[in-house]
Amino acid sequence: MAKKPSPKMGTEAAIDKQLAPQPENTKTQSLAPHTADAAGEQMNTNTGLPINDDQNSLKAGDRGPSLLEDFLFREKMTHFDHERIPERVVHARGSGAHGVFKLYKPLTEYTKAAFLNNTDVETPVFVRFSTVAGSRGSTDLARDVRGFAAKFYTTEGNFDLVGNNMPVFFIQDAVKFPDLVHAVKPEPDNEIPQAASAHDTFWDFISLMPESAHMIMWAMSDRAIPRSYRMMEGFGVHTFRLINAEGKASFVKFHWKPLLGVHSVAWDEAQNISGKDPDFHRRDLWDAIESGNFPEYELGLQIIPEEDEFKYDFDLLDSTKLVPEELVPVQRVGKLTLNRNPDNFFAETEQIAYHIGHVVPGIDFTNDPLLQGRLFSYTDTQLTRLGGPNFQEIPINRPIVPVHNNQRDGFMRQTINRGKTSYNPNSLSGNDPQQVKESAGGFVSYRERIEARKERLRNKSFFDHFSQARLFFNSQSDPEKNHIVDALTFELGKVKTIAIRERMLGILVQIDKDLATQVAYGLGLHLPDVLPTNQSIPADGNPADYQSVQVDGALSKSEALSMANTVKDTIKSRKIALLAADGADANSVKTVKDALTAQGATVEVVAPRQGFIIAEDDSKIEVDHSFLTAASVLFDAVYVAGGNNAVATLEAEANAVHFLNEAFKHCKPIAAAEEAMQVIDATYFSKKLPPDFSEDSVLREGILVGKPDKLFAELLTKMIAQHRFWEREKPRLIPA
Ligand code: HDE
Repeated sequence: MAKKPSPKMGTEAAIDKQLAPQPENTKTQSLAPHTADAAGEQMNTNTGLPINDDQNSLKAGDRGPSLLEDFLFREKMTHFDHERIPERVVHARGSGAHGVFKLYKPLTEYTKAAFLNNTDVETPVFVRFSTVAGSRGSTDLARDVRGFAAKFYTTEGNFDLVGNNMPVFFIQDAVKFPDLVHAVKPEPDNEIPQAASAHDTFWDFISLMPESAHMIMWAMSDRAIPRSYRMMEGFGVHTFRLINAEGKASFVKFHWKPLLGVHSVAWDEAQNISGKDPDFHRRDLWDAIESGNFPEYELGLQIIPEEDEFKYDFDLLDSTKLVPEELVPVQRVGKLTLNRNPDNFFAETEQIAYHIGHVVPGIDFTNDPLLQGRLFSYTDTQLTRLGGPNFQEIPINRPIVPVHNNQRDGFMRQTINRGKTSYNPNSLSGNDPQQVKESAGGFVSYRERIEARKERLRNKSFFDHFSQARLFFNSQSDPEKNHIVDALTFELGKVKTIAIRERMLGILVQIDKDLATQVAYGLGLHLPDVLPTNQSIPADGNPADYQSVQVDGALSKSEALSMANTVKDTIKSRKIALLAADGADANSVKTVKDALTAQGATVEVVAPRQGFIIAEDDSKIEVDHSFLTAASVLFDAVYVAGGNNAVATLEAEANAVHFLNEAFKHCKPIAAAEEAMQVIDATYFSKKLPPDFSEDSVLREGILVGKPDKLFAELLTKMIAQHRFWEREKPRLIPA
């Protein structure tokens, strides 16, 4: 439904934006009757009474006390007093978007799920990205796992793929989840630190939990500080089942592959962004969608025949393990496009309730003990968070198909159910609503044969804690390995209890001796002489069983695990800072700006003051930010414009020089018109300039100075597509 036209209030631009057509799908259409737009409307109370004065409370006399009678005041204040609901116990900080999923080819062979069979259907989706540990108002750039939850509104009901941007998890059994979360959340006595794992309780727990070794490698890698929600992978983590119409099952791992590639920022940069723009990821997602740069991800499936359940040297039910893509390739089966921002953050992004148990016929669970525990937790948590059992009736949570069952009443019930019966079987209503036969689409759980003893234990097939942690570490490029060493040294360096640091070294040494040695050096500690056993675990049940085992002959490297191998062929939606001042060369500004914009990038002018700068030819160039309101950490690359007077100003402007130094430190592409060489000469890295600016050197070093013509712009585009020049870190001279 198109938005209701509003009368001309506010600026023309604001009105235009409100009226811009929004992509629609069956879900957004179903939200329309619940959507209110006050443009051009009069103010009234919740009972519909027109309000005459919303500025003054009712008083006895013009300077007298307020009156209890003032029902207008009381209604308004009571509503306000109850505006907040409990934040999510984990994943409290998040951002959402509407989109659509389109299938490439029918998957009939594997699943009967309707939305995975019909390539003509566009399935509406609502995605919520999140960090895990921080509160609702915490920074987006915390070192943390990111949630990647997608609700598919299918014709057979909602299917939720509630995943993360890392393919494994910290623990193998859901019963440990409250402990993990208590350990990572701010410490209970002083509620410090916010949105950070760099503290004693987290590492205390991790150092006693060798099963977390693999996930720790991911969490300490750059995957934990993404450049953008649009540039990270997503994973369903657990092994699920697909069931076809004949009842045949296959195991499946779900993946999301971003078309922009997988990119991160630097840790020092992340910490800076947290100060300069704590909403960095939220803003990036919002702006990209508003400007039509719709984020796109392909849905990938790793399908494993049931017969192969025991083929691997890890257990498919163990969520601390991934299935290497070398063993089972990822088939890309469809595309998700996020094309519409929510109308209201609270109503949609905050109130959406995901649940791993929301499946459709053709998708089913496995016995992964983490997955099994999640099946309980998600509905349970909504009861408190959303205030009762009717949260599925909140508009964003409703399926696009009508709901009929015998569930009734409860707080905030919305549906007005007609008729006398709310039970089944019944004869008074002809037994309606009717159960649905399996052949007609009724959900039937997979008929898995189970012969077992009831026991509280973990299978030995879950005991190899280090092979895949090592696989991950070995698969990283050198800069990525260095970042893991730095992250561990930072995090453990913030831990006050030396025994915890030492215990962690005992874990790290079992992953990779070189890694452990480097971290030990940074901490000023020695590696333990004797490898610790894992019996330090205070497992009251069966500690003797809880020994790590080593698997021989496992895969030693997997290309897919390194971000160095990601897509690097686009600059779409990257942000480039164009540094300029009065006297700038308008022609070259235009050449560079046009060339980068044509490739889908955004170029923003940063200058000593806001408003306009007067170019060399007296034309006006609009300024987007002053040095006070912008920082290099908010951009992907920087270009310094030419023009004699402009470069003299920039050379003398400490903030401009700092901007460049910082961009250099964070390994970003840096380019300058040849006249701007004197600005580059004022930086620390002028001593590190490559001997020439040939294509080879430019694409190796990420620095380009030259005449800003078409060729220059092409080279600059290639540099930006590289994203970062991490090799530059080694000879880093910059204290920025
Ligand atoms: Fe969650 N998780 N989780 N989780 N999770 C929640 O549900 C839980 C796990 C994930 O944007 C909570 O509605 C348990 C793995 C995402 O709204 C809660 C266990 C993965 C989100 C909960 C896990 C996830 C949540 C808190 C261990 C990746 C945010 C609020 C067994 C596959 C969804 C809520 C959103 C949220 C429980 C582990 C992903 C408490 C018990 C593994 C993306 O129910």
